[in-house]
Amino acid sequence: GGSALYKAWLQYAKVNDSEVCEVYKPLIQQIVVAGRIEGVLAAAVAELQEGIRSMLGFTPEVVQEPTGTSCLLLQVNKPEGAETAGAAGEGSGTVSKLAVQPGFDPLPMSETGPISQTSAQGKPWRVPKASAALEADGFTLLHVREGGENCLLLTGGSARGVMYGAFHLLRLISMGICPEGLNVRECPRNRLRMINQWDNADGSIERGYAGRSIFYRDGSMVTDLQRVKDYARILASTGINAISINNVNVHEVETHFITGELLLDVARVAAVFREYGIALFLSVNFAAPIAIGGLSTADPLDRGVQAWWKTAVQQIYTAIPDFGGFLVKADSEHRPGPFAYGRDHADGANMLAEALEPYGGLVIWRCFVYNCMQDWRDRRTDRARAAYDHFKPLDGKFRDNVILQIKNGPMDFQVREPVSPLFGALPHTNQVIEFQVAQEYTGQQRHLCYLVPQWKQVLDFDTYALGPETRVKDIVGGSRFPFPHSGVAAVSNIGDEENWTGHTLAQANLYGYGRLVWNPDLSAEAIADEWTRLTFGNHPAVVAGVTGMLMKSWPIYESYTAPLGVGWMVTPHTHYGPDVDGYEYSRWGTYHFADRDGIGVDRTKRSGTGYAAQYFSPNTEMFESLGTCPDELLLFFHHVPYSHVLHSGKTVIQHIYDTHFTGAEEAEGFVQSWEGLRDKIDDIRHAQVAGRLAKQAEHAKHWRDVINTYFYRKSGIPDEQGRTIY
Ligand code: GCW
Repeated sequence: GGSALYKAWLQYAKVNDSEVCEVYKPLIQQIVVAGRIEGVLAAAVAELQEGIRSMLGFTPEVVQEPTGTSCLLLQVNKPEGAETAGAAGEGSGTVSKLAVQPGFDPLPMSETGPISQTSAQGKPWRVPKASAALEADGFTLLHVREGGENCLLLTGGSARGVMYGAFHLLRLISMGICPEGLNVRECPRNRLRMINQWDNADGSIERGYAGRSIFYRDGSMVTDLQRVKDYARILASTGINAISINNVNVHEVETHFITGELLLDVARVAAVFREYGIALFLSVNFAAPIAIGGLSTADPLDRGVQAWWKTAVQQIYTAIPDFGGFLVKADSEHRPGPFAYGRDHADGANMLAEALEPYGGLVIWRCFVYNCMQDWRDRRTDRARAAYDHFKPLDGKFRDNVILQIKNGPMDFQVREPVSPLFGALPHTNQVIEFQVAQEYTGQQRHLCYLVPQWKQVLDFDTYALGPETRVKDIVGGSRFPFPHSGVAAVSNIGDEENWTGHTLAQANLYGYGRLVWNPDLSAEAIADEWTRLTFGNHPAVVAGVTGMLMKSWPIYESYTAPLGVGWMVTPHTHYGPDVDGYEYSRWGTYHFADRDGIGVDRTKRSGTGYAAQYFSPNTEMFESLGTCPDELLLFFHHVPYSHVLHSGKTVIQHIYDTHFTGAEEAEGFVQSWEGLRDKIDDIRHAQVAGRLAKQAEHAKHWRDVINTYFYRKSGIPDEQGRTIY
């Protein structure tokens, strides 16, 4: 239940369009499920009943077989002879079970298109044959009208598939889309669709901008898991199927999550996510054998250490039989790892993988490894190179149940970065891409910044690893290299604030993440449109207004912050607000090298750090040459004078001034656009967003002034238009 803020995109607002109601009402009076309704299937049925009640004003009854000529029929499609029970999350309810009901002809399920059904009258419904077997998470949703029958047929490749189809159907109803002739077939393009929480046991959230943790308080797991359940629900509605529930920086209490009392708490949480088809993972401390095991070493090649992890894993699977596995940040930002023992990341990951392997568990090993103790005088070390330099030589050395998790860019979730050159460079290693839904460097959910367009650009990037059309989305989607495991992970942006995300419009990033990972070919705009309708209703002015704001927001945020791909320029530690030199002389390896003559980091192989050479041809050449390097990444790859002329025809310095002046103006424009929607959005949500947009507009001016004055004073070059620069 709860407020409009809390319901996020599962508002299930009453449908007022009478035409839509008239079509759906007779169709879905009954939900037919043969067999036991349990687990994920039960969640799907409950969601349908509640959503339909809320939108259309009646609660469909759930029956084993239809009593009339219309119904919504749910079924799990499994090859003949396949187990119907067993694995967690697999409900029952199959065609073959339905077929043994009196009045049903047993129709065999073929391997190719086993979607057939008989009506209550025993007359076969000739359902269009599906072209290929459904994957477990896939579904088909068909409108079948034949003879006297008028039915919706929802078939999942598993109970999870049925659940995703149920959410899909509820979306259609919310958006006022009629089911006439519906013929949908959906399969997620990524197998692992994961969320990473950076929550700590004390209730804080590293880089959290929406309150405290919904999982922990004062060192313990919360006892009332209702909010966790609601979170599972909103994640599942977008297709998420995995979650790690604690920060990758694993502190003292969290190190104990894998044993004893705390493990039982983790098991309670796992049970909640299981109901929604979401596998639970834990971030682990590589030094746990020392920290909690009483051993003197955590050396991955030490037999005692190996045995310790095997025992720990065995205990975990006793408590959580479908446990997903471990997420590991090792030898990164002072976290322990195999380096201390002269071992490499493959040694470390494989040791854990061996322990997890008998249970089907995974090790997700992060590639965010770099020297965070660099001296600014050292021009040879380039943080951007680090992930590739560390992991490329290890390609092929990891066990089959190890997945490398690679941040989308080589630095750290800046507003603009090139794509990590590791994608495509590890043909023999499972990989997932890591995004950050939390807006650490993109306005911390106080600024509006819809990130789906950024993620989409990354996923669409052509690595040329196997020649043209070797895009990141196809690599992580597992279609270009035969990875047994791959997909996408992202750092969550939620906390315990009523609207989950602090800024209500930041809900669009969480929603958009799930939808884009389900299908990277959806456009950012289509996702924004969907989210707006589900969240605020279908009024055309609202849909156009909110979608327009979302779509402009990333470019606008970029325009008044760090220019041309150089990144950083934020306040150290908090990462909020401008501080041009804040990181320039610190040890984190994040420079802009601005002086009176020019700005940017030379990462060419000709005269710079050689980072550009980590890409495949022709990307290397594109980035290497000033003539072809895209403007928006110019300062990431090149150090140029302020007078350098961009492809846009402007000089670098004039570009900086212009974008900062217009960016701040456009942020002000958001305030007006939103004001125009006042009478079409409920007061609470309207006021809340209005407050944030007003602060953003103020803060954008601050950014403008700090950046402009810095570069005016460095370069001595005035603004061509003579605007105020302090
Ligand atoms: O983005 C940076 C953050 C750290 C974070 C780290 C990481 C969890 O500033 O807070 O630590 O990256 O991704 O490990």
